[in-house]
Amino acid sequence: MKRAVLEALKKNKDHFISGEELSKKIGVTRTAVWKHIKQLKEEGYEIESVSRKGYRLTKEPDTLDANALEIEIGSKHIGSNIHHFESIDSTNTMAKKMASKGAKEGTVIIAEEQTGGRGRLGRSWVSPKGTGIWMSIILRPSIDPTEAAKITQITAAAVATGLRNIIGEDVGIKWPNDIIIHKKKTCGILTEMSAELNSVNYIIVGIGINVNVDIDEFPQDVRSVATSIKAYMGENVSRREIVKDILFAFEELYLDFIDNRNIEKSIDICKKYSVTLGKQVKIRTKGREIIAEAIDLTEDGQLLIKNELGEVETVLSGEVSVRGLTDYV
Ligand code: BTX
Repeated sequence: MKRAVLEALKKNKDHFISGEELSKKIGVTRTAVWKHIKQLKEEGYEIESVSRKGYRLTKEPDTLDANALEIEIGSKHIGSNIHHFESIDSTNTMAKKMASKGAKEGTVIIAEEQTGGRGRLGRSWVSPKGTGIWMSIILRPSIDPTEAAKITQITAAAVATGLRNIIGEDVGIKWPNDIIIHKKKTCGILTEMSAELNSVNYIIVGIGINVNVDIDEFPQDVRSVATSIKAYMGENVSRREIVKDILFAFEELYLDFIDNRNIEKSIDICKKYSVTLGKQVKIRTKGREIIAEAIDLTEDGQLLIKNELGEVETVLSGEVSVRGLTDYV
C-alpha cells in the first residue's frame, strides 16, 4: 500500500493530489493514506501537504529504497524484484543464498553498506554507508559454464554505458572487470557461479560503484587506486538514476546474449571504451608475471596480448590481474 501511495505521488509530482483521490485510487481509508504519507516522510521523502489541496511530493531521498527503484525501473525482467538492505555482509553472498532457495532471474539485492564486501581472488571491497551502489543481480542463463566470463563483459559494457550517460566520456573499461574514471577505479564487477559440469544453476553478478564516496573514507592502499563519481563531478550524484540507467543497459545487452546468442554489441562497447587495449600491461596469473602489449579482445571477450617474444596469446579473465606499467591502468 505504501508503494501505491508513493507511486501515485511520483506520477503526480507537478500537482497536488488529495487524500480522497489517493484513498479512492488505492482502495484504502484516508487515515491509512495519512499513515503511509507519515511513514514516507520518516524515510526522508519531502511531501508538502496543504489543506483542501492534498499532498505533493517535492523531494526524494537518495536511498536505494526497493519500492521507489522498482517503480522507476518499471522492468518485467532485470530489477523487477528488488531487495534492499541497510547493512549486509555482502550482496553477492546474500544473492547466492536467495538464488539457492529459488529466487528468480533478474532479482536484485542492493545495500546501503557492506561490512564484508568481496572482490576477486579473495580481495575485499570497501563499501561505506549510503554513498555507493553495492548490488548483485541473480541470473539463470541457459549457457555452458565456460561462457560465464561473457557475463562480466556484458556487465562492464552496461555499467560503462550507464555511467557515460551521466558522467560523459571519461569513463573507461579496464579489462576484465573494472570501470575507470581518469585512470582510477570507480567500479568493480565480481561474477560468481554455481554450476554442474554442463549447466549453470545460477550466476551472481556483483557491481560495486563509488558514487558519492569521499576519497578520505578509503584506507590508504585503496586511495591510491580508487576514485568516486563525486570526486570527479565535484558534487553528489543520484544513485537511483545510476542504478536505473545501468540496469536498463544491462537488460538490453543481456537479453541480446540470451535470446540471440549475440554478445557482439557488448564486446564492441568493451573495445570502444577500453583503457587496456594498445597499452603495455603487466599480467599476473598463478605466480607468473608477464609484460605484454594488450592488442585486442576476442569475440568472446578474452584478452589478446603480444608477449615479449612477439607471440600472440589469449588471456582468460578468471585468475588474472592486469596493471599498467607505471600506474593502475
Ligand atoms: P577486484 O579484486 O578487482 O578489486 C579489489 C581491489 O580493489 C582491492 O584489493 C582494493 O585494492 C581495491 N578496492 C577495494 N575497495 C575498493 C573501492 N570501493 N573502490 C575502488 N577500489 C577498491 C573487484 O574486485 C570486484 C568488486 C565487486 C564489489 C561488488 S559490491 C556488490 C557485490 N558484493 C560483493 O561482496 N562484491 C560485489
